[in-house]
Amino acid sequence: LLLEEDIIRGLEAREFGVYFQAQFNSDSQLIGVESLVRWHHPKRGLLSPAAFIDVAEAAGIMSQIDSVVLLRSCEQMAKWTRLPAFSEITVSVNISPAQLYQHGFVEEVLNVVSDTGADPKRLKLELTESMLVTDMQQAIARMRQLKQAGIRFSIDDFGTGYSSLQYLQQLPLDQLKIDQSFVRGLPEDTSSLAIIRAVIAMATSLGLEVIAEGVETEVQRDILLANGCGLYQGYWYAKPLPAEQVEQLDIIDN
Ligand code: G
Ligand code: G
Ligand code: MN
Ligand code: NA
Repeated sequence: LLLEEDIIRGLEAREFGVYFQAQFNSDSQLIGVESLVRWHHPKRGLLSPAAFIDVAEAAGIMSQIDSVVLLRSCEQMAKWTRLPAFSEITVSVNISPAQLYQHGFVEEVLNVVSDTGADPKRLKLELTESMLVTDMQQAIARMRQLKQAGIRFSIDDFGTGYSSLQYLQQLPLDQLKIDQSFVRGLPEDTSSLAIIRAVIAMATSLGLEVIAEGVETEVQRDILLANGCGLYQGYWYAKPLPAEQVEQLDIIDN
């Protein structure tokens, strides 16, 4: 079976689901999760997006995977409303380039939110710099419509794109995510630290929240904290996990 045909089969067989990676503040309180798609393949086991995203995008079927991810994420947020430690958390969903510009994207998001009972103010959509420059005016228009419903926006992998900083002024953003390639350099790499400091300073002065991803050690967390970044995601805290396992994490005060 070609991978493309296998993806279509897997979608019909409901083999696609999401894992959640927890996000914490400087008091190690759970403040959010990021949804990450996983394919529970009957023969190949658990597959990460690296194994299928490129083919799905090229075949024009990524939007079907995106729809599953958005629905599962909003359903889970609604379920978690009844669990005290999870009732206020944000849920961040990665948006693919084709999805943002697809006809009916705004309506789909708004419908999923209302159908599932998810709180739009706790839904964060993660965009990348490169997808925003494709058609900045269209992106801004769509983001504004979603923001009116309370939905928030984060720039994923911040600092790795080729876009100008001008877009930071123009886009209705809420959060920057410091890319894990910079965090990986800590503590030794002075240029990674310099970039991280600059991003934190810029985010703070623009009134944007800043979160670091790929935090793998306590030392990295401490450096980020000392430099003014108070939100963290990474293996030091938790790997991406199924919802039931996120609920059991020791670090969470249930
Ligand atoms: O989940 P993993 O840990 O393997 O993620 C690998 C890459 O796939 C990351 O760049 C991540 O942003 C992307 N990714 C993970 N889940 C999703 C998803 O649901 N939709 C999109 N568009 N990208 C995703
Ligand atoms: O591109 P995006 O940031 O959406 O993707 C997150 C990716 O980073 C996923 O593949 C996830 O599994 C991975 N990831 C999450 N935390 C860590 C970490 O602490 N270290 C490393 N190396 N990868 C991580
Ligand atoms: Mn992401
Ligand atoms: Na990233």
